[in-house]
Amino acid sequence: MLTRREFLFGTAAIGAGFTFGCKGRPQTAASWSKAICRFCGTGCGVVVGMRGKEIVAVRGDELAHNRGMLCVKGSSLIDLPKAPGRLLYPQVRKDGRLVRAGWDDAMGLVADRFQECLRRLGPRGVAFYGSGQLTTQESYTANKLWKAGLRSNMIDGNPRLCMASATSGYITTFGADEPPGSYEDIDHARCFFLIGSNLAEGHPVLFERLRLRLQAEPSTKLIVVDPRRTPTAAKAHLHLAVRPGTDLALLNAMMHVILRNGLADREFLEAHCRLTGPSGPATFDEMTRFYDDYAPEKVAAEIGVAAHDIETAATWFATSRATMSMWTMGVNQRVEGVFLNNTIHNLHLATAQIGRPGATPFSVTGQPNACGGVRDVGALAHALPLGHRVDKPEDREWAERAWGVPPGTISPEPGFHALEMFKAMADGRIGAALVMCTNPGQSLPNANLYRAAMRNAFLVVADVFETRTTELASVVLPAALWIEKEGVLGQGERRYQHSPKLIDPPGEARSDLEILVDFADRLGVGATLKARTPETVWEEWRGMSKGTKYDFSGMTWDRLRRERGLQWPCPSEDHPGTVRRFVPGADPLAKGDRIDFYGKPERKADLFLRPHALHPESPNADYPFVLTTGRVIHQWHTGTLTMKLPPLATATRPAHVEIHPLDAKRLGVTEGDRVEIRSRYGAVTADARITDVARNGVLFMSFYDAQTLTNVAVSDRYDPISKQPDYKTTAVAVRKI
Ligand SMILES: Nc1nc2c(c(=O)[nH]1)N[C@H]1C(S)=C(S)[C@@H](COP(=O)(O)OP(=O)(O)OC[C@H]3O[C@@H](n4cnc5c(=O)[nH]c(N)nc54)[C@H](O)[C@@H]3O)O[C@H]1N2
Ligand SMILES: Nc1nc2c(c(=O)[nH]1)N[C@H]1C(S)=C(S)[C@@H](COP(=O)(O)OP(=O)(O)OC[C@H]3O[C@@H](n4cnc5c(=O)[nH]c(N)nc54)[C@H](O)[C@@H]3O)O[C@H]1N2
Ligand code: SF4
Ligand SMILES: [Mo]
Repeated sequence: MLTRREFLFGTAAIGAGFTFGCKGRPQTAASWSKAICRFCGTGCGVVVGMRGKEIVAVRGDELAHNRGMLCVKGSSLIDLPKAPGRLLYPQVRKDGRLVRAGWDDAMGLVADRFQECLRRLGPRGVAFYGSGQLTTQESYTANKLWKAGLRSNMIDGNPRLCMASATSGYITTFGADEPPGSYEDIDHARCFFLIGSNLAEGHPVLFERLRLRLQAEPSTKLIVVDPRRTPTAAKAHLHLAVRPGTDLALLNAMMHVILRNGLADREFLEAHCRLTGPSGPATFDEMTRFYDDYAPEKVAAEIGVAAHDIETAATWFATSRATMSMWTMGVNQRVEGVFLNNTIHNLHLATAQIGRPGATPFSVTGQPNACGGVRDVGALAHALPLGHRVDKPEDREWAERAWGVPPGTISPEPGFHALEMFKAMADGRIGAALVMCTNPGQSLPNANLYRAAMRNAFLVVADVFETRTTELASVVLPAALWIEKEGVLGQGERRYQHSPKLIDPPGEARSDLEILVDFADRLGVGATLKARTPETVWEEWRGMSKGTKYDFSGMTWDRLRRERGLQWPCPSEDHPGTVRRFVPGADPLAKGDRIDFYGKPERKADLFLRPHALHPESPNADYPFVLTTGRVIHQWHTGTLTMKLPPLATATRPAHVEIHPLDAKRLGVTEGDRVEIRSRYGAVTADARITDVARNGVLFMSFYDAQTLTNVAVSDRYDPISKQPDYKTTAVAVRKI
């Protein structure tokens, strides 16, 4: 029998569960308001129909960039505020059990315990762990509260698990974070290079737009690089089913073909790029020699794809009228994550596939506000707002001036990245932590290790439901969700959008912004937070951007409320926003004629030659398989939201492990058998599902099932530059139980 998921993928268009229609009872709506989908980084506009205090309808916003389209998660938003099991009041742990408390008592306890840690351990002893799903105002306030109020850089968040390699990639190559292009480039591209992105399930509305482009311009090519034949790969003209962890060899081999066949644009390289080898500046000849080692014929066996397919991919990439690369976690969540990002940029620079409509290296962002909230705000251990860093004296001075705090307030010492932050809870270097809008008890890799660490600290968790993290908490705070609070979200193409408050939160739940402001007051640093409402925080934040590379000072509160989002740079109130960055005429900060990489010295992008190394989790005799993990269309991460929405919950079975028929035969496993998956980190059990979606030797699991806790078995190795964990490659052994 087919599951609902297989049925949807098998029959309808690839974008399972698409809707241009309306959910609910539109005829009963008394008023309509624009809002934003709170799920993925596509950031679709929705229109919400209200009758009194009740949501009666939700549909896609025809005037927004998604042109009225919503995927199955977006159209389920109508049921989200009514989902059962909401946290309604604060709870504190007494004798091992969470018991109801008033806000005043709960927050009083939080303040006492944080003060005690500050006295005993200093500012580095208290941590904030945030989320790309908080509003910009919330991430901004938490960052300022920690860095300027508590004088602690011990703040990080789940974008470390998600976008850190993309950020480091853009900064090292272009000197400026965030994609240069826009979703609009999809409508102009003639070749799509999707690597490590299952766009059809992760960003269905973007994939639908891509599919429409293929239909409108049938000669347009789609190349997909993924070890699994995902619904995205199933639509490809060329699917390269690489062995996990070998993509850098593939990208370098594509560059080899480009150089060997004279497809590089030397004029562009000379005018706009600097070449940098492993030991310093390089010449074009040195670059060519570097890629000599990566002839497709030499590396094809390691990568597991045919040499002529690599040749074809490189040729299509280089010779199409406009090539758009798109990548997500199959590239970022890798020990070579930053090198992979750099090398994708290299391919665009070497072939001048950048700065024209449809030609752009586009890292697709996962969460609805990882960009506008955490990356732009700099709510990470090493960062300050708008591309500044804590380890640079001039950057600290700039932030201290902007925040109106005395010189020397901000510590020059970076805090700990996410994994190190939780390790520090295990050994007592961090005594107390506030976790907001994220579920690390289920989403961190090597889960047993970090779950034990959380038990060791005074953990305060603000969430909307009970989770695998609230079960570890000392204090649980009930939060408002989606349209129960107002804020701004910045999706994956530098577009900031206003999200209104349309209903009251249930019970005693409060917005995360209110919780942060109360926390600051009780810790005696409330004076740092003069702006305390979504509007006033936005005004402060907008002012701070003036004159920076992000300049969005033209995005007034009124414009955001009226318009369908604006893309920065947007330096004046009459500026329409920027679709294509670095392009003179299109980007208000760019000078000259063809392209202006103004983020870098000499206004030239850096092309780094990045060598590939064998993955440390390559299979061996003890662990002969590779486990890779990722998403399914109906579930959002740890499932806390989507498992409560009936059409989504029922579409997915309890978590299972996908095993290739050849491997299953070897293991003596048949469909539905219970199997154990064991790695160096831990073991999990799941039902076997026999399918040839992944190449043989590769197992796949998702991580939405709170009971299965997939991440117990997942490696916590990370990229040495971005510190982003590699969830995509863990060597495992499998046995039937
Ligand atoms: N439905 C749904 N949509 C989501 C989310 C969700 O939870 N559910 N989450 C959002 C978030 S935060 C994110 S970050 C994005 C993630 O979006 P994606 O990155 O597209 O999703 P994943 O499934 O994590 O991984 C993508 C693909 O990487 C492949 N992969 C694994 N190993 C390798 C490898 O070595 N090389 C290559 N080339 N590919 C590899 C996997 O097979 C998988 O198909 O999705 C966003 N959208
Ligand atoms: N195995 C494996 N693990 C992974 C990944 C993978 O590919 N494979 N991907 C990683 C990536 S890219 C990501 S982004 C992370 C995501 O990891 P998490 O952030 O831990 O996952 P979510 O389920 O999105 O958690 C968000 C939490 O916030 C709560 N919430 C929702 N709205 C609000 C709100 O407004 N306020 C508050 N306070 N709470 C709210 C939800 O109930 C939920 O518990 O997972 C990572 N983990
Ligand atoms: S594509 Fe993403 S933003 Fe759009 S409706 Fe679906 S989940 Fe929401
Ligand atoms: Mo993510």
